[in-house]
Amino acid sequence: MDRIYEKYFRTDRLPHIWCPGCGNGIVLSAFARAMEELGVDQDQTVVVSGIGCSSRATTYVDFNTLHTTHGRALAFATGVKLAEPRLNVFVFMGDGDSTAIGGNHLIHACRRNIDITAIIINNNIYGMTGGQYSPLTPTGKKATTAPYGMIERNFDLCELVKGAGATFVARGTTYHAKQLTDMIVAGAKNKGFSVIEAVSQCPVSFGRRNKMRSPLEMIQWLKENTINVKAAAKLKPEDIKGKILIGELYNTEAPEYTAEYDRLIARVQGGGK
Ligand SMILES: Cc1ncc(C[n+]2csc(CCOP(=O)(O)OP(=O)(O)O)c2C)c(N)n1
Ligand code: SF4
Repeated sequence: MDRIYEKYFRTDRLPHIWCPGCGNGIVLSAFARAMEELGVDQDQTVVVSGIGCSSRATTYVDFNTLHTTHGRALAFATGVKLAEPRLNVFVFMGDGDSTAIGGNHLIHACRRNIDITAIIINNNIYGMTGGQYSPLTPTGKKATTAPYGMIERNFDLCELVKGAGATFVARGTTYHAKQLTDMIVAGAKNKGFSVIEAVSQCPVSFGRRNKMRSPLEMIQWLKENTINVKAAAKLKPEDIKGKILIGELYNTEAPEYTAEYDRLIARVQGGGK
C-alpha cells in the first residue's frame, strides 16, 4: 500500500489541507488503487478538477493535472480529450462544482458521451466556503443558507446524468471504499462518459449542522442508510424507501464523441459531406 501512495501521490505536497475526518482522502485512495488495478501510464493520464475542497485532489495526485476554475473542470477536460483522444482523462468535482455552477457542462458532457471518467464527491454541501447548500443538499437538511432546513428538492445525481446521456453511472460511498475502487475501474473501462458519485462526509460544514458531530457518526450513517442496487431489486418498495441506492446503476453503449469527431474529419477530408 505504501508503494501505491508513493507512486500516485505527490508526497512533497503533503500535508494536505483537508480537515480531520474529511471523506476526500478515502475517495483519493480508492482512486489510487483503481489506477494501480488499471495499470495506467501516469504520463498518458490527465486529472482535471474545478474548485472546492474535493477539487484539491489535483494538487496531490501525481499525473498531468489541471486545477481549473469553479464549475469548469469538464470544459477543460473536454478540450484535453478532443485535442488528444488517446489520453486517459479523469475529472474530480464537488457536488456544488458539478451540479450548480457546472451543471450545464455536466449535462452536455453526458449528452456528448465523451470518453471521460468523472468522480463527483458528494458531501451534500459547499464545503470549502463554509456550508452553503448545493443542488444535492437533501430536502430538510441545514446549511448556512438554509438555517431552518432546505426547502428545495435535491437532484438525484445518478438519475440526472443517466437522463442526460452518461453511459456508465455508479454510486458508492466512503464507507464502501473497496467498491468505490471497483466502480472507478469499471467507469474508466467504459468507452464514453462515466460518472461515479462518491457520497462522502464533510463533518465540518455539513455534519455539525445536521446533528452528526463526528466523522464516525457520518460514516455509520452511510453504512446504515445505503442499500446495494442488486439487494434492493429483491426487496419491496417500502423496504428501500429513504435509502440511498449504491452499486453500478447503469451501463450501456452509445457513440462516443471523440470517435464521432474523428469520423467526421475523415469524411470531410475524404471529400464526403
Ligand atoms: C466563479 C466562482 N464562484 C464562486 C466561488 C467560490 N467557491 C469556491 S469553492 C465553492 C463551493 C465548493 O463546493 P463543492 O463544489 O460542493 O465542493 P467541496 O468544497 O464541498 O468539496 C465556491 C462557491 C469561486 N471560487 N468561483
Ligand atoms: S470543509 Fe468539509 S469537505 Fe472541506 S476539507 Fe473540511 S471536512 Fe472536507
